[in-house]
Amino acid sequence: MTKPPFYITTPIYYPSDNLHIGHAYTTVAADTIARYKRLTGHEVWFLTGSDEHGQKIERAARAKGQSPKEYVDNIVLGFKKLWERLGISYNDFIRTTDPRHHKVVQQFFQQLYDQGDIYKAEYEGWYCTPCETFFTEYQLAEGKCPDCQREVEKVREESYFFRQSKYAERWLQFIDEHPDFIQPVSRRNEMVSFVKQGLEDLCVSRTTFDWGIKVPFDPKHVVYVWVDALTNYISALGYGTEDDSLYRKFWPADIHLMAKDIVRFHTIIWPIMLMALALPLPKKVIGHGWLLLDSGKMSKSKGNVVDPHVLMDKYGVDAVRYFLLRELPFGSDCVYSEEALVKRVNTDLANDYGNLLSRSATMMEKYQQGVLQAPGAPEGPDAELIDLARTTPQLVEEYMNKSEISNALGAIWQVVSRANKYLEETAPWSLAKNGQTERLNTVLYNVAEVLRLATIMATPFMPGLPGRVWPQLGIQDKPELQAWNSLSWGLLPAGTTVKRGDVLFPRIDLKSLELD
Ligand code: ME8
Repeated sequence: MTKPPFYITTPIYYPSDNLHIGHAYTTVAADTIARYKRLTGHEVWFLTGSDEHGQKIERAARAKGQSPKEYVDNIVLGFKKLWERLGISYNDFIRTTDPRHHKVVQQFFQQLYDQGDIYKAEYEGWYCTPCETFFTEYQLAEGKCPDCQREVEKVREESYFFRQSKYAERWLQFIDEHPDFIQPVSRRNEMVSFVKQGLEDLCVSRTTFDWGIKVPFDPKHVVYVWVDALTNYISALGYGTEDDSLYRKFWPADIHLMAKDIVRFHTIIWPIMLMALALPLPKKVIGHGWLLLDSGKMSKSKGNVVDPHVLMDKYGVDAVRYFLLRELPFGSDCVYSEEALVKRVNTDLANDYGNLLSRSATMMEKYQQGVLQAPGAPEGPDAELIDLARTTPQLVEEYMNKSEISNALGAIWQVVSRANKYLEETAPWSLAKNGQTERLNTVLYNVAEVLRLATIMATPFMPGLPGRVWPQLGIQDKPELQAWNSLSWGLLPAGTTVKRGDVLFPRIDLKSLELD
């Protein structure tokens, strides 16, 4: 049976400055889901990109004495380098300065205007430039931006407005009929109460700067940057162009992934824009928590950020990916510390996984001359280990299908820890000493098979792992034993040559470390 196509997106990030590990988290999480879906047989489209217009970028460029385009070109190169290093398997990278995107935004705007959903009036209110968001006096928190607590600016200008209010009832009905649309549930409740308080029309153009897409019928206005940005999810698929095959195949998106800060734009403004244009709505919007520092939310403009390159230099790509994916529980915030990263690397990767591989491979070389032997009949703790290894793939799939990435990793690591405990219980070194060869063969086979299964399951999370592990398990030339559909117990053939390789994850000495 062919599986349905799967479309996942990250936010398109502002190239106002370099990205930090908060952005890396979202992108690595989306990448993991995309890889998992590909491995399980779906045709996947994974989109990321950059949100390049707006007042914030224009000001950042000016502060550097550059033109906005010059400024963003350079930063976007940095985005792409970061994604390459982190192993991000995106299918397309959309820039809102791409001509393909411009056309669709202008077409959208024109259509909404033609059908009477956009009208001209005067905007008077407050604007938070870092968030690119309009606020009324009453929405401000003690005179500051209620989202980022920074200073807001008084804005008074001629603007176009989108008749959002007209769609409030339809939106509420949609949410009622699609209880899974906004996740987690706490975010859905926030959004519903926001709309129930009364949805106002949205200001959708600006005239006091010009770094943006021009309103087609009134070029002294530029399109509000959020309307411009949200449209990327379909402009990148060729919507409204001659070749719209990607749009037809992949829209509506299965998952728009982001942190909670921008859930409101994705669950209210974006669906209402689509409703107004009679287009299908995305299936799910997931707002994960924030990575926090002791000093508060990591933020480019506050400058309290952690650079993913620095962490990768120190610990390697897979360790950084593992840490991010394991540490941030679905839906909650998490305080970042490098110490926590080191502890995770030492405990889960060096002690549990790496050690399981190196001790088993060492024993196989020593006791079996590196040639894996067929197992005998199960006894003692074998059944428990095998049962766990057999049932874990389904558990991982259930978690991944709910995007509970950290729980999926937790389930894989349960098998890995169980296998370490199994080695202690069965003590193959004593079996070897006592000449219990058949039992020794069984134990070593079981551990090798656990390692094969755990590594397949860990692949979407740490794509660098298989390339280093398969040669040690002797299956580097056997793609059929590396595939997701080979997650059945006992496929590893006797006679496989095991070869101990380099240590996968060296232990880090916490004391000798200069933590940033
Ligand atoms: O909002 N913890 O771009 P942006 C977790 N251009 N995730 C974090 C984070 C943190 N501390 N900081 C950032 C924009 N993120 C718009 C998006 S989409 C049509 C337009 C991640 O560069 C998280 O995914 O400010 C968050 O939602 C996003 O970066 C904001 O990125």
